[in-house]
Amino acid sequence: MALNKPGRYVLSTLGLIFALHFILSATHEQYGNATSFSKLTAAWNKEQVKYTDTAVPAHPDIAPLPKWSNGVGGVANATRANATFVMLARNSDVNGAVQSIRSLEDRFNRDYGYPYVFLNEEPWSDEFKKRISAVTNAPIEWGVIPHDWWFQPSWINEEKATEGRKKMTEQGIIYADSVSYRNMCRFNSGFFFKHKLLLKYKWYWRVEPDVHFHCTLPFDPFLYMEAQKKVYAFTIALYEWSATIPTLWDTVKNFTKKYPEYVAKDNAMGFLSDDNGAGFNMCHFWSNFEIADMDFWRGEIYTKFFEFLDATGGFYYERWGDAPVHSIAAGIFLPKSKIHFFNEIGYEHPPNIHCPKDDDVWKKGMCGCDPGRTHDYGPYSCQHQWDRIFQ
Ligand SMILES: Nc1nc2c(ncn2[C@@H]2O[C@H](COP(=O)(O)OP(=O)(O)OP(=O)(O)O)[C@@H](O)[C@H]2O)c(=O)[nH]1
Ligand SMILES: [Mg+2]
Repeated sequence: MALNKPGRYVLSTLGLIFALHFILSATHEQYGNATSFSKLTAAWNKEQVKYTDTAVPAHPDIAPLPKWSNGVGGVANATRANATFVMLARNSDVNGAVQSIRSLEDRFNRDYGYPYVFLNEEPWSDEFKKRISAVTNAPIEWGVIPHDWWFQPSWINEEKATEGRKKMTEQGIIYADSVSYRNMCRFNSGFFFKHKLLLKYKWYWRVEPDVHFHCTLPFDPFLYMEAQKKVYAFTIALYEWSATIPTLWDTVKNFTKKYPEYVAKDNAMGFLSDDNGAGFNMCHFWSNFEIADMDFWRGEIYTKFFEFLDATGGFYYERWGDAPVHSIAAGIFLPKSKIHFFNEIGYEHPPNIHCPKDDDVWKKGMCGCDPGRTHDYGPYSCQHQWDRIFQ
């Protein structure tokens, strides 16, 4: 095929460029390295990686830890705590659950490989298992909740429970009419730590669907809790809606009257109450995030406490949340030094967010959140009440 004049010019120019590139590559090593095809594609890939949400770098300060290898026992347990993540969810929560686990893996667990336990009152769908298994290499166990730990007990007076739900609906309270929400609160208050899949673990980190972890954790919080002899940790403290727990505090006071020996010396009552325990100021730890020692919940004091509360039917006649129940127990039955605020853990459960305000913590954690949005000292926060008990 004969080329026209401009075609011939283009061809000979291209030929000249290739010849020059070949001579320079062969005679100048640096030029060759800089322009090799693999280098150029690597540079392109790096740019790609930089802009995907998977590319949260591991924190530079942490000593290299063994990566999770294959299955239980793949990592020397001496380097890790006896701990697990636990997520209670429905099959329909799959997208939110994937989002939470992705976020947790990117910001912490991909370097640690702590296992996961998923709990549900129904059998897990193949879809849920497949989607979650795709986003972590850590071991996962799928648990079903025993019937009686979840559903409303037969001894609850249904008429009274219906009346309670109706009253709350009239008051415009969120989840007022939901029995399943009450099942969930009661299960999280008194049963999850007794599940057979959790019995082998001491520590848990509770994770919910649709949460975000905004900072890379420069340490292992489980090992921190163990080393510092902590029992319960939180990231957000806020006020409870009092209409959901009209008789909870009186019930707590009846319990402590009956068992005064269970009340810890130097406890966190000053966080829970503004008048030395006479009334509850509604401050509690937001329990959708928790890192805690399950032996506390499994111990004699909390077991008796939960049974005492449960026997009143308040989980169903009112709408007692696991957040105030856990918080009150930790606040009264533990010395305050056993409760820890994890400032470094940037955490969001919409609509609330904890984002470290201290510049050095924020930078060190490579936090993606806006510290200006942190809940800590906003109008609905109880962080002041927490701070004041250490002043
Ligand atoms: N298996 C199961 N899990 C549930 C059910 N209801 C709630 N959960 C889980 O229990 C936890 C708390 O429920 P949420 O609906 O998030 O309650 P919340 O955090 O008070 O309220 P939101 O602001 O709606 O998130 C989450 O991990 C849910 O996935 C249920 O009926 N079955
Ligand atoms: Mg939630």
